[in-house]
Amino acid sequence: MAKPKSNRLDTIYAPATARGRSALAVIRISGPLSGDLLERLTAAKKPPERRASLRRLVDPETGEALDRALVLWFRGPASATGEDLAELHLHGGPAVLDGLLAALGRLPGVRLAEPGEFARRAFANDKLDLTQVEGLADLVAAETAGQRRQALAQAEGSLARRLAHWRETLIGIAAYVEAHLDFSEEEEIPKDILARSAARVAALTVEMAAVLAEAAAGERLRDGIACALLGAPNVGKSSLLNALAGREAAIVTDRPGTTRDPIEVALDLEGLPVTLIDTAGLNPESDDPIEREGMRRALARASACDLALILVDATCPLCPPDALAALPPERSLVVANKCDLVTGHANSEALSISVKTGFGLPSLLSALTLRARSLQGSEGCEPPLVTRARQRRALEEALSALQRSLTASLPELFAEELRLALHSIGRLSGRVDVEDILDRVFAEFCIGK
Ligand SMILES: Nc1nc2c(ncn2[C@@H]2O[C@H](COP(=O)(O)OP(=O)(O)OP(=O)(O)O)[C@@H](O)[C@H]2O)c(=O)[nH]1
Ligand SMILES: [Mg+2]
Repeated sequence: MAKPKSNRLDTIYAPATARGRSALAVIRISGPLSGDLLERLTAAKKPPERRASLRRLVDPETGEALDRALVLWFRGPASATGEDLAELHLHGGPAVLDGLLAALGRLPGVRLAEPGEFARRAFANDKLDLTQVEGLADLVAAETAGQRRQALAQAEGSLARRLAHWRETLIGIAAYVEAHLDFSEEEEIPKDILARSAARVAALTVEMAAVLAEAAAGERLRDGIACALLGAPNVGKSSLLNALAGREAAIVTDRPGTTRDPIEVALDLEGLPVTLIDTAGLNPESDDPIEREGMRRALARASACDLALILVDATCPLCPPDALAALPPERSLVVANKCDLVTGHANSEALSISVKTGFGLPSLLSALTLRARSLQGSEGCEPPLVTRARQRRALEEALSALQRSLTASLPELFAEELRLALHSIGRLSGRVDVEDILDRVFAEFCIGK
């Protein structure tokens, strides 16, 4: 796959900060004209590289003063995009920003950047691999500390480094095998080369499988865990949702059958994102079509959730509705509400709470956090490396190819599976480069061709 190279003719600019009144606003300019533009906007020579300099900014056409701001100048390739790059740290008023954007827009050879175009140029210029670009996007979108940790690690190259290591190792193995295929008459090629290569591949599959084993957790941390609140009508599901959300998100009444449509709120449990979903009470006896449709939606929603919080009424020790009996215990948590109405523990299996008095809510939050932590894989010190379905699928493809290679009957098939694995890894990191295999054959074996 040929990687798109940036169009070096274009110089692009864009505000890098959100619009609105703020202390500062940043405009970035990238491309060959960046230095000229900076000189025209400051009516002065380019400032020293990589150092903040205070400059008066003017409209190059009219000479009108637009702001007094810090400017930064990076000469490519030592810049975030790999191109000549300038940053203007303006005062954050909308009129200042608009004035600069209008002045830039009137200059020839410059255009407003498309979304993600700075990152795309960084990728095209080998400043970042694709997983780092994805990590950066996640870092900007991160809403909890756990998401931030995971995204920052990926943006800083945690997965990219691992992929580069696997790629190097595989190219090394492939080089041996290709050499065996092409030059098996040569004396310096050891005879047991395939057996040795297979042992190295087997070790790689173990490493990849370990990374894949954490992928689901990484995806859950990135996307958040979905937790459905389920139970019979009137047990206090909506009350609990409101209490945990800290606002009146759902309607609460003493009439069974109040909630009909699922209602979602976002929780941040010690840095772990959880979406809590209130659902219609499950009443198998109901013949009200609206209530039955509500129940259908509740169960459909629950089946797609990572976790079900099953609420029961502490005054009625009878169990959760039958419809919930099939939920696997590792995906459900039973909680008895309204414990203010009973003396002692009516339902000893369940965690006891009272939304009314607040009793047990801290324990429930701790239990939920524990579950979220194990589902999102944040028990270890390092966040999972794989965080997206795209990454997981590409890695699964690579792993399958390697596993197939181990059962290949012919050296040619073995080599072909290694190439497929390399291709998947190349797709994962955004750079596929099969020429490297041949380069390494010649470089490592010094065959002299
Ligand atoms: N005594 C007591 N009452 C509670 C408690 N929690 C909720 N309630 C009351 O129980 C009634 C039902 O609460 P909801 O939160 O609407 O119950 P629900 O499970 O959402 O009900 P549906 O939406 O109909 O399925 C309301 O009158 C609440 O005030 C509690 O801990 N103790
Ligand atoms: Mg409700």
